[in-house]
Amino acid sequence: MDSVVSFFQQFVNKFLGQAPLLLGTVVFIGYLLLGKKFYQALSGFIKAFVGFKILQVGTGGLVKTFAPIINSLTSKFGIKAFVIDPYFGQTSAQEVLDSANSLQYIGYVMLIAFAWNILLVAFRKRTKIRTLFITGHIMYQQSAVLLWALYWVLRGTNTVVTTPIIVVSGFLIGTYWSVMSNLIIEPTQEVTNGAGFTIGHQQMFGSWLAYKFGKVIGNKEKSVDNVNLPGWLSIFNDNIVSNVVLMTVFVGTIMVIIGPEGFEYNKSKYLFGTYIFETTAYFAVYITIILTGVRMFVAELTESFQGISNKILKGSVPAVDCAVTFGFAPNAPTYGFIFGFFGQMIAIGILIILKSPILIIAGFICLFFDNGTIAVFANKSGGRRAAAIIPFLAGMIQVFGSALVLTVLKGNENVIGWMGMFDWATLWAGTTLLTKSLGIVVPVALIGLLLIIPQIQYKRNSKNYFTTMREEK
Ligand code: ASC
Repeated sequence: MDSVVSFFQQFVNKFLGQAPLLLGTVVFIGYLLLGKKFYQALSGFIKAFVGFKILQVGTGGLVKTFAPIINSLTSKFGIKAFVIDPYFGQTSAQEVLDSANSLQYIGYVMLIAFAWNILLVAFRKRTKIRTLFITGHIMYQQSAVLLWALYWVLRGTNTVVTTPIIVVSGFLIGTYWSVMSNLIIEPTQEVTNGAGFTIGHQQMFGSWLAYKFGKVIGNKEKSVDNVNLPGWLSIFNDNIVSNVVLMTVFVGTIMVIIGPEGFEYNKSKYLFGTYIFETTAYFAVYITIILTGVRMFVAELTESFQGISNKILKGSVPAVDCAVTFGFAPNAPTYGFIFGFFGQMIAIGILIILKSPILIIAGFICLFFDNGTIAVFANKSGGRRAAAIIPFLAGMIQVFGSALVLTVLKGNENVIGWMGMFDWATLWAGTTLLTKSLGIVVPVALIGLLLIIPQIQYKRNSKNYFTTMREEK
């Protein structure tokens, strides 16, 4: 029995949880199903794997360069609090579950969820679910955090995780992956000019809202990438230039406020001013790296997934990392980051003024990847105006929603933060709070309620619903 359990653990940690490997394997299988030769499938696997690794170099570089600046800003003002960042959420989850000897159950939750997702797609004629969630690291992270939250509010200190909690967490998170990535297919198709994938991340509900709300408040013709400024301002038409200038002004100001003593840099090589420029220019460097990686694996995935969506799961679409959309609107993530930052700072200021028992520290991943993605979707339907206003509001919601849910989760000393990403500050914060007051019926009922959403989508668009998105364009 032990060896079976250990096999599953290894499978989850070393395969399913490793995004590049999972993605490469999907590409490999897809090509074989398309009737390609083994060596062609292998070359697809390698390109997808390397492409995803390049993407991770870019996202990792952004985090490594910019997270310490946000951290120095908060420590400069002596704020001690919970950090809203996915890895702080994941660490809290792992520590709390480990202290209850229940760490291994995260893998079970993830396996149940993935199997449920596959089953929902297999029965898509009934379920109307078309999306296979393959963002491995997010799947692990979300399984961990949901299991922790439900366990904590249902059981609490000095107890173990029970089977019903594991099973309900698995089915609920799998339903969320399926339903929300399915909900955002059509907007993602618009954003990507029909690239044939959808988002499998932490702000799928948020991006859908941003897309809907963007239509109301903005004008899609006035896109962030369609500035066409006259005269010398035309240098901003190039996204590398505009990203560097905006970040130098914005992050540079933050660095000046922190002061040179807040940074460890080689003073024999840099003046503080040139160090600031070097740092902020890295923003464009890493974005360019991300785009290179994305182009590489999206090309492979788009072609090879046809094998899966033509042969075994007809009309299905892969759900992948949010950073994939950035290449289709290279200025939008910067808008999201800057306006989301203002929203979060104002909300944190309000918590301080109100002497809230929970204080929040901003995290870079949430600021950039969450609000960046939200801005991409807002921009698509509502242009610049939407790409500014919506991330600003999202920033406030991320702080307030996270502070609220932490009021019921903070009781364990291992808790250092919460996900913070939009869906976690809204849907999941709400689910956790309601479960605390009403019990396990809440997550159980939610599984059924969420599954109604694709039925409504289907009713509204039954004609094109199952044609692969690629063919539809
Ligand atoms: C997350 C998370 C990451 C990043 C990355 C963005 O939520 O855990 O590592 O966002 O997926 O591309």
